[in-house]
Amino acid sequence: MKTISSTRRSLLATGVAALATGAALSLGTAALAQTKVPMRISTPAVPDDWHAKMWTVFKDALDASSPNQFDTQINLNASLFKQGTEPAAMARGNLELSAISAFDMAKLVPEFSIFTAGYVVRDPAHQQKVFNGPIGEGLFKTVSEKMDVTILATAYLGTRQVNLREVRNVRTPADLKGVKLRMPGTKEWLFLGEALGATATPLAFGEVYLGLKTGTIDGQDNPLPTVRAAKFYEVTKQLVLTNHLVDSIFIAISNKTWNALTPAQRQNVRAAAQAAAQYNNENRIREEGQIVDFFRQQGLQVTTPDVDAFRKAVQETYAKSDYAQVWPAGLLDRINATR
Ligand code: KDO
Repeated sequence: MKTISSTRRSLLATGVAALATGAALSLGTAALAQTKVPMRISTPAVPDDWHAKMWTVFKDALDASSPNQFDTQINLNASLFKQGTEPAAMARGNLELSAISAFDMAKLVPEFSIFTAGYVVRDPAHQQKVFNGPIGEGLFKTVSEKMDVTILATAYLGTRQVNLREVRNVRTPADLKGVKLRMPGTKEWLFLGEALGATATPLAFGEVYLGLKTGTIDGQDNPLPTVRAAKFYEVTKQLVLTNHLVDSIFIAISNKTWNALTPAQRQNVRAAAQAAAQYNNENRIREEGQIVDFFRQQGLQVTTPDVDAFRKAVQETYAKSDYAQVWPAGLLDRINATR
């Protein structure tokens, strides 16, 4: 019988050794992956929107400042958690990060509803001053206590505008009477839609395109960069520049995760979130400044209503509402006085 040649034997030996090294390597990688802190992110944002792209900035910044320490996983299009369920998932420790709205916070921190009211925040600079100063500090402390999440940065979602399926002459809130205006599905959002004079209709963000296309809704409200990124301009004919809400989206982390980090890791996570917010804010503000032409080219009518009439009606509706009853005395004045 032919014996194994010495060349074959040494080839075999090399193969076994290579296999062993491979196994050791993959074990090593697995062990490393296990020791990395998982950073699952869930957002309804569509890939082309700035507050989706900002998460890549977050991941890159964190990988650079804390190599091999975090396993950042970005889930867009509400593919991991449904819109609005992220805060509860973070509180339970099933999700590490998300970007949550003032409307999400108002559910558990009623005074936060002041930022769900139209025409309170004046512009993106005012927004940053308010949330990066003592007002934000105080409110975020309550958010942490009541919601078990820590706010890391305030991102500018954009200024919300009304976007209609059919062209309509809209000067004042009375002209939106009977218009089925889609809003996200919580009572705080619906109240804003009603304050604008419309018939507020709840629908998740991911269903808006189809709703506009089929006519189950007559319109929706969102900042213009989102109207572009989610392609709502393909299924609508008009933008009414009401400027009714200078909207924020707050980068938040579960306290379960946050409390387990070292001080250095916390610093790096916060810095990464702030870099992400800054990237979003700069790009969104720039885009908002030049985007109207794009919609005109797409054949949409872009109209300017009587914004003072909208402001007056919306502010009066909120002032008379139960929401205003829980706003801490003097808070609105302090917000207005922030320059
Ligand atoms: C929306 O559903 O209209 C909204 O703009 C609400 C925001 O709070 C936020 O959830 C946003 O959608 C998503 O991130 C999608 O852009």
